[in-house]
Amino acid sequence: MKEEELKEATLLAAKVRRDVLAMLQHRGYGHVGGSLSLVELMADLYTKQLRHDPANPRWEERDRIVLSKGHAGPVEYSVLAERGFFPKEWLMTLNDGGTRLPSHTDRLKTPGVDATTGSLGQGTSEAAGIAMALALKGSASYTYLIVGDGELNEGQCWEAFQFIAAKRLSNCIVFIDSNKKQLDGTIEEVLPAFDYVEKMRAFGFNTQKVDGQDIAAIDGAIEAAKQNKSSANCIVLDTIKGAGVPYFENAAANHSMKWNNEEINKATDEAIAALDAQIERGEA
Ligand SMILES: Cc1ncc(C[n+]2csc(CCOP(=O)(O)OP(=O)(O)O)c2C)c(N)n1
Ligand SMILES: [Mg+2]
Repeated sequence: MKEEELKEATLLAAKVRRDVLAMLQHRGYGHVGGSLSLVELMADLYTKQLRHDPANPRWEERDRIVLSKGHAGPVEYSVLAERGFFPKEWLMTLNDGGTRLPSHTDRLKTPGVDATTGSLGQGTSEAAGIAMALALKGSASYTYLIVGDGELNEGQCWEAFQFIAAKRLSNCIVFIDSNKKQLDGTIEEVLPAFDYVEKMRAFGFNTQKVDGQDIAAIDGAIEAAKQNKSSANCIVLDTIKGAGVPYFENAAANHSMKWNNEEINKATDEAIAALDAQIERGEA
C-alpha cells in the first residue's frame, strides 16, 4: 500500500469513526462495538480495494459487500455517506420512522447497500449466491462477505462456507470480524470457537489472519487474496469490539449501548473532538 493511500484511508477511518459515534449519540442507542471494530476494514475497502461508483450505486461492474452482521449498519452508512452515496445529513435519521437508514442494512432502502441482513447467518448464503452468479457470468467483480464471530454460531454460515469453498469461488473474500465478543458475553463464555484459521483452512479456504485495526495489514491481505485464483479466500480480522475509543473498548457490555448518562456522553464528546482534530490535521 502506498503512503498516500494509507494516509487517505487513515483519514477516512477517522471520519467514519467520528460519524458512527455522532449518529449513535444522536439516536441515543445502538450497535457501537461491532460497528467500531470494522472501521479500518471499511476505510481500506472504500479507499482502495472496492470497485464502486457513488453516482451509480447499482453499477453492474461494482464489487459487492454483504455485511452479514447487519446490526453494524452504522459503519456501512458512515462510509457510504463519506464517499458521497447520499447526503451526510441522512446519518442523523438512523432508525427514525421512514428513514433510509434502518438499524440493520436493507438493500431496498439505502444507496450502496447490496444485501438485506440482520438475521445472523443469512448473509452468508446471500453472498454465496451473489459470488456464484458473478462467477457464472464471467464477471470480474468481487464479493466481500463480512461476518461476526458470534454470528458464526449460526449453522447456516458453515453450510454457506462449504458451498463457497467447494465451488472454489475465488471471487469471494470472507472476513471474520474476530472481536471476541457477541451480544451477551464473550465468545469464550457463550460458545468457544476453536481456531478460525484452522477451521477455514479445513473447509478449503485460502486463509490469512491479520490485525483488523491495521489498515496496511488488511490491505496486504486483500492484495494477497486477490492473487489466489484457485480457491475461496478468508481473512480473519483480529479486532477489538469498540475499537479506537478506550471507553467503548473497555465497557463490558459494548454490543448495543444507550447514551443515557453523563459518562457515555462525555466519552463520546471527547472522542469526537479528538477525531475532528485528527481530521483537521489530515486535511491540512
Ligand atoms: C438469527 C439471529 N439470532 C440472534 C440475533 C440477535 N443478535 C444480534 S447481534 C448478536 C450478536 C452477534 O455477535 P457478533 O457476530 O460477534 O457481532 P459483533 O460482535 O461484531 O457485534 C445477536 C445474538 C440475530 N440478529 N439474528
Ligand atoms: Mg463479535
